[in-house]
Amino acid sequence: MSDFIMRPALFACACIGLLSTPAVAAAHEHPMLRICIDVTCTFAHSLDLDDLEEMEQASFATSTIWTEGTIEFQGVPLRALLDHADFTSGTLELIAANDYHVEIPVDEARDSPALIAYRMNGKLMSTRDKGPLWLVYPFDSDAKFQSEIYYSKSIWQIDHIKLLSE
Ligand SMILES: Nc1nc2c(c(=O)[nH]1)N[C@H]1C(S)=C(S)[C@@H](COP(=O)(O)O)O[C@H]1N2
Ligand SMILES: [Mo]
Repeated sequence: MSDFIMRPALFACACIGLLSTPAVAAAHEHPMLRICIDVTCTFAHSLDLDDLEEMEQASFATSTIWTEGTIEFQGVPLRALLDHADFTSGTLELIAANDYHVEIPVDEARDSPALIAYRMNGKLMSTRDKGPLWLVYPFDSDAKFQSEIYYSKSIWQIDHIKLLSE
């Protein structure tokens, strides 16, 4: 094959490669979640999408008071994150991009069915969609989750998670 034919062919391949994976490529450039134990979270352990996908995965379908219809959420169980970070006691503080924050004791998190979700119906979540990370409970599975207690724990746009020691 002549150079004349080869070059456009290679160029086309490169373009298709770039166009088909923009969301994933963008996600890899930035950490999705920082985990830390220091007050200012300066010395954080950063996780990107690849790291999260290599951890234990879980999913469930549920409706939420903030969305329409039944949604399939996929992500990392809150409990698996504890194991990953080796947090055995204390309290987790989850902090959102808008500075909203919630505290969840490690003992509670260990038994929690909550998911740090990063996909909704198979798609990564934009900031507008409460992404990139949203702590969700299987609201439809038990009426107890349909309460202000669990709604207020359902923090979206999670930016970092800090361990507060006792
Ligand atoms: N990032 C973020 N998550 C959040 C909040 C928030 O302000 N920011 N509000 C919480 C509270 S207190 C409740 S009750 C629910 C419902 O919030 P809404 O009243 O805006 O629907 O979301 C929770 N998650
Ligand atoms: Mo609330």
